[in-house]
Amino acid sequence: MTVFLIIIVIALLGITLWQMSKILKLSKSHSSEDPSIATENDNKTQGYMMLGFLIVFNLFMLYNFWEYSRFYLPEAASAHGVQFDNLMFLSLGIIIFVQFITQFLLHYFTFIYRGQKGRRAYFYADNDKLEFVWTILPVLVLSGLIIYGLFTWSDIMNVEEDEDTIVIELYAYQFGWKARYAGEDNTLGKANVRFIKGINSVGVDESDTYAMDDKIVGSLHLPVNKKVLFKMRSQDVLHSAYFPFFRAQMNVVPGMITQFGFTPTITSEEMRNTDYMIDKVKTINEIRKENSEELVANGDMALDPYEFEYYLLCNKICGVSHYNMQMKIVVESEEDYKQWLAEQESFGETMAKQKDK
Ligand SMILES: [Cu+2]
Repeated sequence: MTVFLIIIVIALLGITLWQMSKILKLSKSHSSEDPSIATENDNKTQGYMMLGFLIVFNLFMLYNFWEYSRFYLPEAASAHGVQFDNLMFLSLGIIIFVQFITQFLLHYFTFIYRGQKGRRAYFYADNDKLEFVWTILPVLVLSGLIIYGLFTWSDIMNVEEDEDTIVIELYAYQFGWKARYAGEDNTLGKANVRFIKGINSVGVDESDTYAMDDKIVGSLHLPVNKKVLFKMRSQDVLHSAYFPFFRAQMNVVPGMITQFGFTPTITSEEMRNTDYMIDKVKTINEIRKENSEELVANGDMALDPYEFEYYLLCNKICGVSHYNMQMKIVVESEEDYKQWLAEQESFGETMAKQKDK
């Protein structure tokens, strides 16, 4: 509230000063010159301001790249992620190149050809050759980008399901995720939110024979270098499955199944040992240590040291605990993955246990 009041006071002060300067200007204007026509001095000021803006704007841009490039994600941990990054960096490169040239021409020409006494504008009606060049060139570059983008898009989005593809259901609810593995038959049993009852928390159809060997788990394990296809369902509202390290995101919509697939290429352990991650974790732990000292001084518990894990996040603001809607992802060797999966209880076993009680 105080901040709001201060902002209002500053704004009112600004308006007052502006009005006063207007009155001062009006009181002076009975000189011979018409104030609505720019003078030699006005033109000079405007010209130099244009040049100044060009320099400051570009320096600011360079500073931002320099200062914030540490927030870039590391190399993509999925096969298609490399294509995704290439497309993004190519587009970004072209945008920066074109904006540098056009902004330079716009501001530098405004400066160099500012109004000067005795200088007259050169009358130049049109030039077919020039117009042809500046029409065709953007058309060619943009078509190239769009076609390249379309190929990348269809390459990434069309995940063909074959025998080797691991099919996993991602189930989103307020506020968490569940994963359902298809079991030995590699076929997910039918499911619908109407079947949710007691321990059957994701609504698997008990009468479907394919469903009995399905495995419902609270963390996602993926074997490295194997194609995985996610079929996504939502229990309640719109969620979004977001895997930043794998360059993937897909909306999870109530009442329908959306899907997306990728091949993880870097295990959790390998990612933990990259220079990027070692550095990042070190910085985070230094901050945690500092914060812990303050917490301990106040009689609270110290923070645990951070260790890197992949996470599946929700990227749609879906309610009050949206920020905490996440599921750990472990990318590991195929043996470790198979061992972990074998240890998980199947849906049939879970239901049988409940009936025994
Ligand atoms: Cu959500």
